[in-house]
Amino acid sequence: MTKKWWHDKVAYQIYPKSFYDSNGDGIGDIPGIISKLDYLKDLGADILWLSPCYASPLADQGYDISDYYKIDPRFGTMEDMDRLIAEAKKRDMYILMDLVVNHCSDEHEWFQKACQDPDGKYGRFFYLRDKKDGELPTNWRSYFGGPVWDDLPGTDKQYLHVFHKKQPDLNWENPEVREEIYKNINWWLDKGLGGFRIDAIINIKKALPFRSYEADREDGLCSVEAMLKDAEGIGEFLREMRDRTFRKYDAFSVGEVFHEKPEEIQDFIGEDGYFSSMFDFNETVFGSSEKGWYDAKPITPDDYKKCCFEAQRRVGNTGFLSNVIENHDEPRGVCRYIPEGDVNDKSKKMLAALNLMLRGIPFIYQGQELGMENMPFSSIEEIDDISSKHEYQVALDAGLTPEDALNRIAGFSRDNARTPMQWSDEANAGFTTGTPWLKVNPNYTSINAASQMDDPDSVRSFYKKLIALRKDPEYKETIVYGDLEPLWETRRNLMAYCRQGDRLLFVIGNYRKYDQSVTLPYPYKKVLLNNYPDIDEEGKTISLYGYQVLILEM
Ligand code: TEU
Ligand code: CA
Repeated sequence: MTKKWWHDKVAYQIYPKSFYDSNGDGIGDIPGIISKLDYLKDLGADILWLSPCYASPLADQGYDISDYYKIDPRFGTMEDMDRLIAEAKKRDMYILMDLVVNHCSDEHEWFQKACQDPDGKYGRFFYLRDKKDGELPTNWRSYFGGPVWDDLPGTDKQYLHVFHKKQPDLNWENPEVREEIYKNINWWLDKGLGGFRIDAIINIKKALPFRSYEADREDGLCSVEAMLKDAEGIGEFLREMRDRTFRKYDAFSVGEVFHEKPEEIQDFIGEDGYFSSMFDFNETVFGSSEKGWYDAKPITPDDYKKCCFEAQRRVGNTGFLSNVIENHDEPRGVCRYIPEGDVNDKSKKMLAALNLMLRGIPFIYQGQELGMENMPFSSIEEIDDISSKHEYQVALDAGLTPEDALNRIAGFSRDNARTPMQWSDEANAGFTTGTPWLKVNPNYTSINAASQMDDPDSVRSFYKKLIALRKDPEYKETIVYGDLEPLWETRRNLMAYCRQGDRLLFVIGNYRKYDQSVTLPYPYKKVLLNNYPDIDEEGKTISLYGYQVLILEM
């Protein structure tokens, strides 16, 4: 495999709106990010992915872009952005922007022009259909609820949006649309970006001609995914995009890909793949229900292990997955993957080690390194996220009481991860001197960066050690390129694997609160990391403490 500059990097996702507010308006901004670059460098992050900060009405928090060439004034200016890229470069760090090109905003000039002249050039930038009385062009349900079709204002047509109605889908079948997109990507890459995280990309290819599918809920609609399963030929778009943009710059690209088929992995992230990497969402999608969040099944430690290993096996050495515990669309991983009642610093560190030692590129989401937890929402009014609001309604429609509906969906709300970053125990967690746009998690007095920075036992210090281990010249080759083999795979509540490169490492996590022992095939050489001060061992048998994790050199 050809070595690439991103293989040995550690990435960190910034959700700009909630990261750090430099001017007291309650909204995080780019100058705020710049002021925290040293914090990120100290942690060991190399690649910084910024969720969208382009001009946007923020109907979906920036994933609805009204101008791809502008920074939204709430986040700063283009000069700030240029300064961020330059300041990152000074520190050997790379900036990734979020590429949101399945759709734009209904406030984008293209869409405005399509409304004015639906039969003209810009009408062809979108998927438009003639409006018929009492009948929609198809019965697809948008990801955020309701039909994917809405009236094109001022016309007798309807337009397609697989997400929110303020996110009209761009017509990738139209070469002029693709040209505009490539032009914009290259414009950004010319500024010196490291690359892009590519949003919702599997949605760009629709099954043509459009048709309805069997309804999967009482609303008579079907999930967009039913249509996507039927769509063929996305590879042609992705290959063209890669050749016209990323490849020319040796840029890093990571695709938000869901439900890829095993035979597609080579095409997506193999040596000559469309992307440098794609996220592993195997754990994320586990337990999801066609009915909605309220019906989702919780994930157990054994399920979690199975999901991770399954993804690792599927990809093998074909390419590099990007491994995540959480992101801006998910609850906090510690609250999801650690059984309720067991969430503490020990278990958080165990989860971190198990995840960061997998083969692939680790992506840490802001606050994950502090062990930030879900928000205790007490009312739907406290939730801003459009997706959560929709899922709450779905739960109500299914007959749940408002209290039950909130309880069932709260643990999945995207706002769990979107509460402001907890910098200190000062007012508003030190995120802003003003009023934060979204309420701060009340646990900021105990979970915050300031208190963890100098504490050698903090979750953050553990993350820092893990990242340093990945970069240690002695072990780097093995951790980055080594094979992964599960160990004691059928043992319950134990997640263990070895990484074999020029060294052999064992990663062993006791995924429960009670002790359990393992017997090594032969004595280990060295303890590289331990989330406890000691090891209870007798000969080759180790009695692991609750949620103990060990990284051993064999
Ligand atoms: O998410 C794509 C995606 O598939 C989402 O529907 C995801 O399943 C959902 O957010 C869970 O609630 C991307 C972005 O990451 C997300 O923030 C955007 O809202 C979405 O695209 C539209 O751009
Ligand atoms: Ca601000």
